[in-house]
Amino acid sequence: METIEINSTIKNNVSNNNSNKKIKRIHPSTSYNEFFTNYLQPNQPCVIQSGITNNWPCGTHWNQNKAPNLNYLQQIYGQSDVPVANCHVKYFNAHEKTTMKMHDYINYWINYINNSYNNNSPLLYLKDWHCLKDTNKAIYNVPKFFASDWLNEYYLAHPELNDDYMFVYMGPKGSWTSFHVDVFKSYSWSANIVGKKRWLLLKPGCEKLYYDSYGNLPHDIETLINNNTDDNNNNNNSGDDDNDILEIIQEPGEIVFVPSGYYHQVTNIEDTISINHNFINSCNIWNIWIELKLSLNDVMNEIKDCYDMDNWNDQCQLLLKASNGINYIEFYKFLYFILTKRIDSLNNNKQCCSFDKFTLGYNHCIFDIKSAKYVLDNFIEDVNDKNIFDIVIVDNNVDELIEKINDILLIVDI
Ligand SMILES: O=C(O)CCC(=O)C(=O)O
Ligand SMILES: [Fe+2]
Repeated sequence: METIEINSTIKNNVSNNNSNKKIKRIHPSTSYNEFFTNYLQPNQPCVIQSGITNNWPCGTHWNQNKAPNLNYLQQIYGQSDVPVANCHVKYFNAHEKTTMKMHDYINYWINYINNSYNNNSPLLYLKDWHCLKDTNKAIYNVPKFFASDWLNEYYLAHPELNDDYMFVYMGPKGSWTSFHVDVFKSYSWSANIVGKKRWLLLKPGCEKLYYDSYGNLPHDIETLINNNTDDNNNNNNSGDDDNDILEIIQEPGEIVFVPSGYYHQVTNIEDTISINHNFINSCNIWNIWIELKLSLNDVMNEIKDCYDMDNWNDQCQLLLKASNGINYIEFYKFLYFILTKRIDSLNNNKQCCSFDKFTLGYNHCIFDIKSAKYVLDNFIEDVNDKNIFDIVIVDNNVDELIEKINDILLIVDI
């Protein structure tokens, strides 16, 4: 068991966005505390230099002469159903998606290579594959930097929900992911097992420079910048370095950390396989909550004409779930789980696991509780303002929870 810990002097504060022109590369031996202070808390992107993936089973098995080991993948996972995007076909702001057998996908990939990556053939990208959940094979270890991950901690503890935010991506040179921000405005990390990617990233808020006249964001910001036409009103050359698009060329074995709320577009510049997780923790939970709150305000505004209907507030929660992937009811259950787990471990003097081989240090546990409480207070204020307390906090166990939090904080706040 490895413990992830932070210095007791680290203060809870809402993440900010210091302007940093160049994306830093850090050594895999960087301490957790340093990563927490310099990247997670201030919401700054960085790249972790190669090394970590070398020891992963997938780092060796999926890799043959610095290219994806397609025969191995076909042999081991051939019968798995995998989600595949067609990069030539736009669907809303992403790509059209289907499901294929891995066996067929690998045949497609081999043919595509043999046809010299012919642009007239479909360009298929296997993405968002829940490989771990679907196959139950341990193929990598979560790096310590990303071991405070409330989202996957929650889903791993609730197998009945049958979900998680741990993915495998693989595709030929040229396959790409269109301009987007990650689900819930969560963080993500992405490790190249084999191959190279080009990332374009924008600091939170800078995406607004790229709205078209209908208020839509571009599907393909790379082409937009390259064409840099006058008619789409884009403003890349604002003369302000803070608005610049950040570029990362991610080499094999390197791991990119994408902060919360950064829009990005990603292209595989070689045949590439990566592992990607989305995650939430004490440093971005406030951003996630604010995003959810704004989304409910939007939903309420959109259907305010039907306010007289029965169960209007329930309908709002249903719409919020559909548009955001999570609603207030689920968000509360999530916060409740994170808080009670940490409080119980402190009260009973037992270790608090985040992932199988990581436990939370004492300071980290307290930090987590304080951050979650800060969000919980604002959440309760909001549900009271909106008069939805009874439909959101179904078991009404909130008083007991707040009492437990206060008891703990009384003891530790010396
Ligand atoms: O690698 C890709 O194609 C997309 C990855 C991504 O968007 C992410 O990790 O957040
Ligand atoms: Fe993403």
